[in-house]
Amino acid sequence: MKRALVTGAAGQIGTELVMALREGLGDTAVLATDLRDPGAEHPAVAGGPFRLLDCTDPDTLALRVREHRPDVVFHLAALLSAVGEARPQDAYRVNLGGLMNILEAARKEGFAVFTPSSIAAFGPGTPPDPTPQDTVQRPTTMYGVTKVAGELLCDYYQLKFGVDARGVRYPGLISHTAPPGGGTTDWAVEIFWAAVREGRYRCFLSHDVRLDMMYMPDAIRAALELMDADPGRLKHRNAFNVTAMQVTPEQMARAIQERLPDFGMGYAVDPVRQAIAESWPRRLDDSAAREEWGWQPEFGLHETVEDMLTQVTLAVEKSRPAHRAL
Ligand code: NAD
Ligand code: AKB
Repeated sequence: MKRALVTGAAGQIGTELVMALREGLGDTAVLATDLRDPGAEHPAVAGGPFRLLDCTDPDTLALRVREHRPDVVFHLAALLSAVGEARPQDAYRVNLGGLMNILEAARKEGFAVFTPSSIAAFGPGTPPDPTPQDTVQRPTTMYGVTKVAGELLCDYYQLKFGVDARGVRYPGLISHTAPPGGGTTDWAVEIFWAAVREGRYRCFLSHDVRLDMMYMPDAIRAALELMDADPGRLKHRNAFNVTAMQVTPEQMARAIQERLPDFGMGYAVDPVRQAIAESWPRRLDDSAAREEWGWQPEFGLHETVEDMLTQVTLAVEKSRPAHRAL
């Protein structure tokens, strides 16, 4: 990989992926794009070239690709699960229409594509623990529908047209650089900011719903390692199950209390997001990713909590107004 273009670069994953890509390839080799301008201080804008791009607009996409000449496009633009349930027609248009435009551009211009799927590609009929790599996929959310169809679309473009399309099924991602974008697993980020700022958090999922999770440095490494993998070793290419830890809100709260003993956790369950969470797997079997391209997570629950609390505390302290000298 020499030159990359990232869609949805202002989002939770894009912000950190752009930073990692620029560190490896050089600032100008990575074009960050998004539907919205996140402001001059955002790392995607401050650290190198940034252009507006709506992935549902194939003409502007073609223009950006011709301008930048990427050999890999990381396609992250999407609407997440909770937003997708509130705006299902938009989720279909952006998630599937946008992906189709990227794959068509890849077919014409010859670049490789990384597209994340999600644990949301599974539904209540899927074996939840462990969830095999190849199994029943009948999701009950529009987000999940777009993720299953997207996985199949990527496979189709690879089989029919030889597009080098690859991807993983991410679990819920925990990070501190950019806020999450409206998903069911957002609680696992919000909890850290609330713990540091207010010493308490009210979770919108019940205490005992267990989901796959991953810390962002692992998620970024998964994307980069998969795109670097020898294609001859890949039997699946798209939609690799990957995971790092399985966590309930109660377990996360306890892990935070080990460092912040006064932290208090309450619950106000949101029935929409609770139903989504209950329809998702409890633990993905990621052995195909381990065997085919050497996937190995580095952060478990305690390493994640330790680093998140350190980073969020630093960020909160930095944002506090300095005391005026008397
Ligand atoms: P996010 O919501 O934080 O960011 C998405 C970005 O896409 C936003 O900056 C938004 O402005 C942009 N966007 C929306 N519509 C667009 C359009 N029409 N054209 C261009 N940009 C548009 O999402 P994220 O968490 O960074 O997720 C990125 C990808 O990873 C998505 O495909 C998502 O489904 C997948 N994923 C994320 C998680 C997670 O926990 N964050 C887990 C599994 C899969
Ligand atoms: C969401 O909750 O929608 C995302 C995901 C797991 O895909 N974080």
